[in-house]
Amino acid sequence: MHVVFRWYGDEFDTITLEQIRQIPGVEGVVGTLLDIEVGKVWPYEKIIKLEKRVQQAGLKLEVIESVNVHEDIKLGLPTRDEYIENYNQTLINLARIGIKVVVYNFMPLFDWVRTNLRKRLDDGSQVMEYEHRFIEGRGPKELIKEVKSGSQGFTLAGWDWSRLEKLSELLELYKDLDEEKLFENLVYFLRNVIPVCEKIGIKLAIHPDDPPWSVFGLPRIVTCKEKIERILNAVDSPCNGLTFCTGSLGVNPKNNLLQMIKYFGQIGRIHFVHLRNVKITAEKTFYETAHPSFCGSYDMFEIVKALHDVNFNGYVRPDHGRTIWNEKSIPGYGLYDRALGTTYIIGLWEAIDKMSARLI
Ligand SMILES: [Mn+2]
Repeated sequence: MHVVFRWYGDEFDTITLEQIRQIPGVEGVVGTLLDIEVGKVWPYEKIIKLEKRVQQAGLKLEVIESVNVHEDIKLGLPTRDEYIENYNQTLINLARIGIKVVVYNFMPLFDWVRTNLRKRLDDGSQVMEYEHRFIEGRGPKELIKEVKSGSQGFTLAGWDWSRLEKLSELLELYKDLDEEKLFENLVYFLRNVIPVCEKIGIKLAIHPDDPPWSVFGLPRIVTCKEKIERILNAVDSPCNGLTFCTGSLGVNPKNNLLQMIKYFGQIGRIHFVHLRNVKITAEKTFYETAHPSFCGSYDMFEIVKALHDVNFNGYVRPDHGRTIWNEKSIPGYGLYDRALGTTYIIGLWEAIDKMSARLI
């Protein structure tokens, strides 16, 4: 297990590489270029600059999250080929500096969705929350307003405001796109991208839909074991893999996280893991919590043990954390709670590793 930490860059993040370097066990950062418009090529000069900055801080840059997929590819429009070509060029540029894993998602229009970015818990910490009744009752425009105000001016990865300005137009385009068609468009994308990945040594790791169900009637296809398996089989290559995000998949209690880790881990298709705990309070309703098992609905010990059982040797990062100790940060991406989470994960791993060695 290699522990990494998401970092949005000097320009956008509130935390520094020097702070990340002091968290025990963190080997590197998960980098991104937040200011590149979706669909454009990530310039090599910018990538190498980022890599140098990370290296100077004594950290590694081997994972990128996310190279977002242009809406035209998801919609299967004739213009998709041009965007796929750009995508491949970005991958080639990333491979040149030694990037090993690239995360993407295939969620139409909306990326990750939360209905409250700053829910206050009894202990004074702030967390992100999702209530499906908000989605059902208030509509996409209200959601965008809520997320924008909750962001407090920070750039949120995956939330492209310029794209959402064309909301009605895009919703209209998605009207005739059902799950099957979206799946076909994903397969088309993978058929054109995976051969390049194989050549340059990059593993693509699709991030599950967050949350793993339809919002505003839009199709979502990366939601459960069967559907993920279908995606991985459609283009059967070790480069076509998964980001196993506990927070995304686990909020549907029908998803058995342990079985999924066992299955996808054994076939070597988990390239990256996001570890996060959530508290499920009602059907399709949850909020994010601190990492330890007793704070949420997941048994984090069992999750880390399942990864250990399949000899997982890939990248892991603490996912969203709470905002604590009066930190001013991007929702979910403060320093303190993610650092606490990292230490907890490393502690679980050490205990499991040493205990299992004794049992042999
Ligand atoms: Mn995640």
